[in-house]
Amino acid sequence: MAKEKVLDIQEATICASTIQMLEKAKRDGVKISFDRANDMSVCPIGAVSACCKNCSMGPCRLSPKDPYAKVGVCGATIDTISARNFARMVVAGAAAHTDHGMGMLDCFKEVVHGKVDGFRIKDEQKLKEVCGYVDIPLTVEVDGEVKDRDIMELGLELAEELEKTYTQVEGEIPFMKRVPEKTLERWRELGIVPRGAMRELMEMMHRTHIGVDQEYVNISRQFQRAALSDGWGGSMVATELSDILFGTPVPIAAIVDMGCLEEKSVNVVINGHEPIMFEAMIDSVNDPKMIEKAKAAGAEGIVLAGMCCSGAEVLMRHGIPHAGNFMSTEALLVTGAVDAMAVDVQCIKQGLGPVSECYGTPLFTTNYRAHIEGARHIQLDETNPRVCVDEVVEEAIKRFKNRSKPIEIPQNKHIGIHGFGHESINYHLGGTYRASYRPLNDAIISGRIRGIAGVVGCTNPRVKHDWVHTEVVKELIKNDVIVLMTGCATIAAGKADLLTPEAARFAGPGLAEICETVGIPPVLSLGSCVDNSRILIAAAAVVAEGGLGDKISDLPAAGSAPEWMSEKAISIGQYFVSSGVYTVFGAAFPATEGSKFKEHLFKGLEEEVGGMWDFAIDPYEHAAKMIAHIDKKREALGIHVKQERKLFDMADRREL
Ligand code: SF4
Ligand code: MSK
Repeated sequence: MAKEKVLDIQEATICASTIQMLEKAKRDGVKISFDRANDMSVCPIGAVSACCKNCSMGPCRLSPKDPYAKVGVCGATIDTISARNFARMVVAGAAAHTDHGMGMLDCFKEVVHGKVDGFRIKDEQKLKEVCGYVDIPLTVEVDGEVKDRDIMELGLELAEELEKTYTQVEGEIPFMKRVPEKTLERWRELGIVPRGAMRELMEMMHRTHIGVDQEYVNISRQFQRAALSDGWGGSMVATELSDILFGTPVPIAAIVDMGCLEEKSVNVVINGHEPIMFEAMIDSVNDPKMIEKAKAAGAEGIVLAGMCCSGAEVLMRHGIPHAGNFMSTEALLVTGAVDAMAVDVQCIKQGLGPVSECYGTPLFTTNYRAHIEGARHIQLDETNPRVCVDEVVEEAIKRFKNRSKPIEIPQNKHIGIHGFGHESINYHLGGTYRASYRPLNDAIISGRIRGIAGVVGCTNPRVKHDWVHTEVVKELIKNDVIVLMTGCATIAAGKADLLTPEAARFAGPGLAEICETVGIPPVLSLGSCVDNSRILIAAAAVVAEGGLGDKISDLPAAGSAPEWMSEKAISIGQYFVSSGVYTVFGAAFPATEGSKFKEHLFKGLEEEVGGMWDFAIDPYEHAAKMIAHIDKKREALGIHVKQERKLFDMADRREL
């Protein structure tokens, strides 16, 4: 029998809490995904996407070292095989975001039809703004008098309009109206404007079936269309409807890391992606009757914490503590302090099942789309969500009362500022007097801010957990690049104390000066992975403000996912690239070196859409590539010549 490799815990992660829990897990004889990754080497053929299993004449495996030496049984070349595989990753990722968005739309429809107990339209202003983006009139003329339209009526019309994002079969999805004109023009020329997500995803699956589309450039056109139906479609609808229903985030101080759990309280943890269950859970744990029950069981109270993107979403919307990102989800259970974990969809490791069993933590699935063997399913009914979440809390209280395992909670907590987005960037950098992107654009033009980076994505045990994110971000801000973050990446930055205004001390002089003047961190936390649409909206606003070109691809900006692992990340990367953003991935890249398809992703796409892919595992090389691209764009805009630096005087400060 092959001998198991011993995991070098210090090399696996820089997260102190995860290290402590990995050591405890080792003592307890419990294995988590760090151990499994250590024990299982990656398949060298699959890693570079040189295999195909699209029919039963295969699976066909080509050589990563000599990719043109062979073709598949049907004759498919390496370019067809990897383009099809890549396309299917985009489809799976886009489908996840799109189905999430559709779930939000279903909930929104129930609310505007008055069928939901517990949710209501919380942000009427945002509802009106979104109606404005899709040309829904806000007023109506009655007997010669102009009147505001009823909010519920606006909501009904908006729901109907946004449904086209998914179901429309011809035309352009509604949020194409938010894309900068020149960018949209180019998409129209290329024929990649999404008609409706379901149609794009279905067509892509058809075209990747054996014997259909066997030309990698043509395949890439359709996967771009599918990815755009996610970024400017499914994801954007999810974000906007979540804001309308649960409130548009404003910057808020909140805690990340495992120290948010409390030994003497009932700890309830939510993991997944959709905000509906979490929002209902917030009501439940704050219900005086529930708190009374917890106290009667001997607890001081109830602590609610999030993980992964579910956590990131309520962290920035309500300041609910976040216990850790994707690679810390099993580790958190090792504390023994989690009295219940409830999950919905996406990025929920099946490994949570056995680990929760070891520590006697009840694990609940709540969405019919995602059951887990061994977990108890309580279906959440969005018209009456309290039934499900109250039961989870009651079970957590029971488990607290009967806790039988020793508890060890890492005492690490980090406070940071979360909840930035288009609206708050506008406000913070523009001011109430003149909310606009002008000061941000001017700061970029003057060179105080060298450029904008979006650093997003998962964590992955194939690289040192949290370390790559942290180092990439530090390099960027040191070079005056302001960083916008979402998803699990944000939590890594939070644990490294990069989400505080004080982190300006790590920034270059220009960026530090802006941060100190405005009082913002150099790294802005924008929410969950569907909230990458907030970065697209900000990029479109920077273009609209003027002075930095007329397309997203003109901006001195770059994207990055240094520790990505999910298919959603590939869809996100692709919609960034197709929107015109140079995007660097770390960890691994699913295309074969020396293939025409990889060359197309890394070079050809730049000519088509202005953005392209790149890859670097090493964080310093990763950041250097992004900075070099930002400089290339500055040069093209003619803003690369260093303007003489003057310190801000009072007039400048007032302006900001
Ligand atoms: Fe092999 Fe072609 Fe079948 Fe793929 S589709 S498994 S390359 S025969
Ligand atoms: S949860 S997609 S691991 S960011 Fe969105 Fe984190 Fe990546 Fe899942």
